[in-house]
Amino acid sequence: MIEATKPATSQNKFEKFKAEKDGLEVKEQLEHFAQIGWEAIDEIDREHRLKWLGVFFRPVTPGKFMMRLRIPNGILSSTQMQVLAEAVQRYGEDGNADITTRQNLQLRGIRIEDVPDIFKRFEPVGLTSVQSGMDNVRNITGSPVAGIEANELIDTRGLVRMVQDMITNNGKGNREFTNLPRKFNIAIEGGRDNSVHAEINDIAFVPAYKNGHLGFNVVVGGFFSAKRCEAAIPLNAWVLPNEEVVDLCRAILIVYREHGLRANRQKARLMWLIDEWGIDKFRAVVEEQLGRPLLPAAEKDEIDWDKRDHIGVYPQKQPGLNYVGLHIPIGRFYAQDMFELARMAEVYGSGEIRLTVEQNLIIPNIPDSRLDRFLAEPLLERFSINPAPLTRTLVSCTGSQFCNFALIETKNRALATIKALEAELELPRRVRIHWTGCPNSCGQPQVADIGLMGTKVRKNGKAAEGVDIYMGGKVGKDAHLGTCVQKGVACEDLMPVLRQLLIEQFGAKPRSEAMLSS
Ligand code: SRM
Ligand code: SF4
Repeated sequence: MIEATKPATSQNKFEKFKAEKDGLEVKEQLEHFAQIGWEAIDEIDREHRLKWLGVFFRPVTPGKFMMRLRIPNGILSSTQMQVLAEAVQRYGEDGNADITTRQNLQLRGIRIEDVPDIFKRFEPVGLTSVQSGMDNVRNITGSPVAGIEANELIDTRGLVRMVQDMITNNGKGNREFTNLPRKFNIAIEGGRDNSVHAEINDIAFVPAYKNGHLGFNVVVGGFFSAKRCEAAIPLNAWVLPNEEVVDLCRAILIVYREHGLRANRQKARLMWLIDEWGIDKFRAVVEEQLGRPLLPAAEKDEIDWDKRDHIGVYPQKQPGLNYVGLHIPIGRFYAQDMFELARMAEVYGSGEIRLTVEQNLIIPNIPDSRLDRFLAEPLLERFSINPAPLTRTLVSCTGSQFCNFALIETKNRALATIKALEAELELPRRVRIHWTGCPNSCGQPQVADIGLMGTKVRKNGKAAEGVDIYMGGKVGKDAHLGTCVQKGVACEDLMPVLRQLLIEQFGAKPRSEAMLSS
């Protein structure tokens, strides 16, 4: 029997209110909240517990909530997209949707009085936003081309679904996993290019052969926070691509729930427990919870490709069918776009739509015979299949437009900066630039070629918006995290700094020079 000490009970504000009333309990109060209006809702229910239902109070836009969905493996149907479009359509300019860095969707402009109705519309089409915020497991990511790409090793779709269903009780909500010490991320990779950023998840499964059988090696403890960022480390475990994945997630979640550190929220993510115990003890306690020994990891995993972004037209493994990846600038679209995308998926494809962690979108199952007509659709002028190289790889978190943690505005600034750089420079290769509005790192600056993290600086004696610059993030095979190379650049002064970096380190040429030499 392994000695697994229980953490001392703590009285931090979050642990206290979770112990007083589980977040999921507000489900029963929704009708009441809708009647009394946002201002009359108890503050802790409004600002915290509602996040257990995926409903986020936005102090920046009081009364206009954000709703974070769960889109397992980033796959949704055109019918679901239409329901989501209807949900935001009623809010006019205030209503929109963002594709997130977890292959997911967030809706904006949501009024509390509409939430019961929106949830009623979600149920028949199989949508849920349950347990998508606070101390819960976030959207579970999987290979965006699962089941359609010829070179895939494992189709992750069913596995992701099974893990989500276990954690959320088929989307109804599951009190077993609503009081974790902190947020928790799970990813399942089935391809060769690590399209899910396995290394930055609390649990990730990566394909690996053992004795001729295909399964997964497991890594644990990856996370970003304002205080610390760590890549996941090997659990030294190999599982088959079936219920074993679900059972292991369940066992790790229970161990984390029971033993994870709760006193200090800055030190509550899974890696802090692994640090305290050491990986061997952690593995042994997980085995004990699982009720059987884990097989040791396979010697090597199968991640041996560079990461792809899936933008453009690609033949599927199903003969005569194609998937088309559309670039969605900074991941944002509006009701009209959503209706249009749903229609296009139905008319040209099978009605399926997929999302990527780069905040873009894929429409699969388009027959060769319909491809040309699909590519002539006017929406592709905005959601391009061949965007300019910096635009193509741009990722940005929400930033100060809606997020109260933000130190800077991100999405609009990111787009404007990239457009200006592209006007000036010719780029021989893609350069992945990620913006994130504060050290929480939702925009994953540490995985980027150039990561920009919001900060406050002093400029001409006044406080101003600025960034810390990260470089060296490597994705795909041999993924590793980038580090901070320059601190405190005022956003006002950023253009020349980025221009110089692109010229010196990524072979960019000023357009005038490029023209002379051609
Ligand atoms: Fe995040 C908190 C947005 C991916 C690390 N994140 C927040 C909140 C909920 C803060 C808040 O209440 O305002 C942001 C909501 C703003 C809004 O209105 O949109 C927010 N995070 C996002 C999204 C939408 C960024 C995006 O534009 O894509 C992503 C939603 C993912 C999803 O669908 O669930 C998002 N957040 C991430 C990631 C990236 C990832 O998972 O690969 C990270 C780093 C990875 C990780 O968690 O280990 C991330 N978010 C955080 C943290 C720092 C966590 C920590 O351990 O300290 C916070 C703050 C917190 O939890 O206290 C945070
Ligand atoms: Fe908000 Fe900061 Fe996350 Fe951006 S990184 S969404 S500013 S919490």
